[in-house]
Amino acid sequence: MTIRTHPRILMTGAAGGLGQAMRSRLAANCEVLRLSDVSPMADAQAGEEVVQADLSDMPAVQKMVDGCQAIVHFGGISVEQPWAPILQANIIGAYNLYEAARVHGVQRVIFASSNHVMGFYRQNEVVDALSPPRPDGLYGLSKAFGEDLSRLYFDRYGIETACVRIGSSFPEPRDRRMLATWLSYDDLHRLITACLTTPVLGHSIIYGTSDNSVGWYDNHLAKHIGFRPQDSSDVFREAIYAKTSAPDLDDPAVQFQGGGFVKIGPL
Ligand code: NAI
Ligand code: 15L
Repeated sequence: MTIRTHPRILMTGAAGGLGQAMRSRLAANCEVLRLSDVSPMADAQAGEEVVQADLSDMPAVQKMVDGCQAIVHFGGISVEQPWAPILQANIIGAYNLYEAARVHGVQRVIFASSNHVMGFYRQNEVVDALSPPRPDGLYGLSKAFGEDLSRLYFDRYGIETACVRIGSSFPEPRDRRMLATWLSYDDLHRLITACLTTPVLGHSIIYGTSDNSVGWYDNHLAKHIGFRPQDSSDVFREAIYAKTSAPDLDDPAVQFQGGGFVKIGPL
């Protein structure tokens, strides 16, 4: 059951894939959903506010956060890119967001981290919340920064954060790797709801995947969040195998959890 835990929730990255998918779903979690992105968004509906802002613009971020009790932070660069845009959106942007959260008394943040924080583990290794980060590029590194930043703001100011290391959240898995990393939109909403609802979140790391038979993430250290995925990539397995060729085991994209991200470059 979805419970209205906070009067006003800010969702950044509202114009993006996950932002659009969560927009209607998150309406159930609050009285007012404030939507923000640097790109244009659809007009505000009842129970919504729309604020266009660049995460690298501190005064704009301060205004965007004012009046919110919780933040679902999807905004930023979401794939491997050159350093300049990653620095602005994911490093400076994350700092601006947490500073604004501190100033405006935000209690809880759901931070869309990524499996690419751990991309250089092999696909036959299992990682948990205590496994040391092994980012697979500048993008993964920027998410590792966001995780450490959120820990600092928890230790200093008590702002609780769930660092959700999302696998691959799309309508369907697209390839064999995503059979392990897939997270359905409904399960993503269940995960965000669990993070917003659990009485004590603290600073937590949780992997975001559906209940897929094959996987390499262990969430035993996140039991306090109470996330129970209900979907599974298994229903797509046969179709994915039929339309993709057998993997080349010498290919780093097949060997490592980060898939193709491990060879995007030069950095
Ligand atoms: P997306 O790229 O579709 O959406 C990201 C949004 O952030 C875009 O609408 C973009 O305009 C906005 N944005 C970029 N730079 C900005 C800035 N400087 N200021 C304000 N807004 C800015 O990405 P998607 O797939 O919706 O992902 C959402 C979040 O979840 C991202 O942070 C991504 O890293 C993370 N994530 C997503 C995964 C997935 O499978 N969809 C997997 C792992 C992590
Ligand atoms: C991510 O972090 C990206 O945001 C998403 O677009 C996918 O590439 C996903 O990881 C993945 O690893 O499949």
